[in-house]
Amino acid sequence: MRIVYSPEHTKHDPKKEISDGQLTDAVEVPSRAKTVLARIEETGLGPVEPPKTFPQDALLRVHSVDYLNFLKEFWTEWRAEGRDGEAFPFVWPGRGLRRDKVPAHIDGRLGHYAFDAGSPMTEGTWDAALASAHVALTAADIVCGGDTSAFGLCRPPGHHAGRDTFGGYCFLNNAAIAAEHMLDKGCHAVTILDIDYHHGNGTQAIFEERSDVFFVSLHADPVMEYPFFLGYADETGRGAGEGFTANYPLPFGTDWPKYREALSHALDRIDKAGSDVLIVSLGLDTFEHDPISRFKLTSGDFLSLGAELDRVGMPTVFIFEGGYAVEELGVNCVNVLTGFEREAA
Ligand code: FKS
Ligand code: ZN
Repeated sequence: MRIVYSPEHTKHDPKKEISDGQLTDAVEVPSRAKTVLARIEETGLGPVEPPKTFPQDALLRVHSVDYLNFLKEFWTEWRAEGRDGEAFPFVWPGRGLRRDKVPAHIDGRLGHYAFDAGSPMTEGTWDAALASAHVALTAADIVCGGDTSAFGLCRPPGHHAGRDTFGGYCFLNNAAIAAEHMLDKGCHAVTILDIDYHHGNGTQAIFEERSDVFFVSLHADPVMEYPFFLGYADETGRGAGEGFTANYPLPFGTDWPKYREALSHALDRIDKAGSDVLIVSLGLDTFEHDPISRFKLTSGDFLSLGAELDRVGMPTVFIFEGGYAVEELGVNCVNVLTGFEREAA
């Protein structure tokens, strides 16, 4: 399997995040991607290549121009306000406040585009996010070119980012950008299977009214877990997209037998949907020792998970999302990919 990686991600190196009522050590850190890369090299999973660059049009298929400009100009504006260090929003247009106004002040702009206070923005965030999207686009191109699979080792992750919103450590929605690119390149329909522990609210929101992108997600029940406000079983898509969203909220403590049951159901639906490609939002935070999650998959289970994914026999683009047990992250991630390849062989 060909792997796409860019060292640009190290420019996004936050030290702190706001989580659980505290300023705590950031968990979405450069060592995450580095450890996965090291394991790829150690196991010889496949050749690692840098991303190509793409015109901004590829991003505009998913994100609004004002949002992209905000991300791009953010650091200059933050510095112009005399600020330094990591930026967090602290005020939002909640119920009763206006969402149609984009304030000029940087704190207002931050609140307009953010949906949480847990996603630090730093000097290098835009460069890293842009490279991450290019990694996803390059992986998509590899599969459009005829390979049966590819892995985009994206960082920062993407599945919480909406058309014009950031949060959950995500700025550009890499999986959504890859999906649109594949449709542009001639695919008729794409399925995105999101197996990160957290619901991919951004991806769902981007495609909820669309019938050419089937969004399927297995995740911790939002009634108890971040992102809390999307990912319930009764969300099945809207308008033309009715029936093209499927959510499998699962309880804390979900282990492989339980997870496999839901996955198997999801894969049957994906099989029936008959899309021509599969994009997997690959989070490894379903791991039993993940520091911020509460599922119980073991390192060995990730091999089985990879093998299950190949059951539908579709060309597959893997896009890296979450996973915070850094020490085991390389093994767990590569286990999914080798489990998938072994089955294909
Ligand atoms: C933990 C507080 C939760 C936010 C969690 C964000 C999860 C991000 C992710 C991604 F893939 F996007 F990286 N903090 N008690 O794993 O879904
Ligand atoms: Zn996650």
